[in-house]
Amino acid sequence: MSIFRTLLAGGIIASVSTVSAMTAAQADTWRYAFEEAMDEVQGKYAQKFKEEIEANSDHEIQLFPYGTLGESADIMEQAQAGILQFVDQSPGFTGALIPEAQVFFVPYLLPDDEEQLFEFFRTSKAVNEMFPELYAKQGLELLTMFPEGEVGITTKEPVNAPEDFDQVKVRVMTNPLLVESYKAFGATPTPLPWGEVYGALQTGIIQGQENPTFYILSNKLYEVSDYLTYIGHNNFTTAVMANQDFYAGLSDADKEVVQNATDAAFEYILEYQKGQTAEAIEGIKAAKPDYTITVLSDEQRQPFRDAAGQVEEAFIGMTGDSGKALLEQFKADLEAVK
Ligand code: 6CS
Repeated sequence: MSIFRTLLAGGIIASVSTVSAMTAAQADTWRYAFEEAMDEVQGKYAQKFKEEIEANSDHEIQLFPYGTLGESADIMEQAQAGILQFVDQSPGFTGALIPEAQVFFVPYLLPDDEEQLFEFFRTSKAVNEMFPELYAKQGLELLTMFPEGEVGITTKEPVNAPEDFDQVKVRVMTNPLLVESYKAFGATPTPLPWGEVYGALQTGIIQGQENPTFYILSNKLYEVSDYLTYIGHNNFTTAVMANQDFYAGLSDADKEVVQNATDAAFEYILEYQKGQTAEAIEGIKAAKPDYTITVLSDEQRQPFRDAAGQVEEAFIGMTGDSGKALLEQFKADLEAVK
């Protein structure tokens, strides 16, 4: 009798194949979509997350960069439906689903200082304890939030004061508070999904938009604008989450792998971004030497700063007691890192 038949007769092969089937069933492929390209901030974060998961478990992560599965709103729907296990969606878009996420668009709330900003995201009770509860109500396990860089505004004409925004259509992400911000700044806000922005600038449907500098460079937005202005009003925030049913169904060991990968990728992405804005400014200057880049002085910023109060009131109007409590905690957390 051959060894094969001996093993078969003894039921060994059957049990070996059962074991390998069990092992295979535990080694899953998890799908993770994000709103940016592979070599942009969200893509770098996702690649680090994938590397950590794959180094510390048998699971595999399949990455879907911007455009492969649709717009930001599409990937969020897919994550809520469980088609995706992980998704990166910025509060700029989530604000429509979770109104409190719009707190990130109250102007001049986040600190300019990078270390303070990073420490805020590491330690904030509002970010790390209150937001997870709000996301959970939408079937999402919030894993982390992190900043992507100071927001600059690209336009076709110079902007030194709110009057310069008169009749200027500025594209914003699709959330009502950003609309309120740009109204308060004197502009005509125009919410659009990302895929329509370059074309709308090219055809003149809109004349401006806001984004962090690395994104202005990588998406060549300098080709469809002549001025980049920093009024110091915000830093771009994003968020990574898991489908809640998927996450709840993980073993404790897998949950730990996910949490450790989240933490490792978080620290990695903060380190990755050091010096990124300055490098991107150099990149833009090299690509378009006659582009005008302006950092408004404190005095020039004051009228924009003065508009922040009415945006904060609009935030409370949109979110009620829940938003008020969140904003208070947010401010307390900011105070604690000063
Ligand atoms: O402006 C936007 O829509 C995009 N901006 C950034 C920096 N990331 C993703 C988002 O879709």
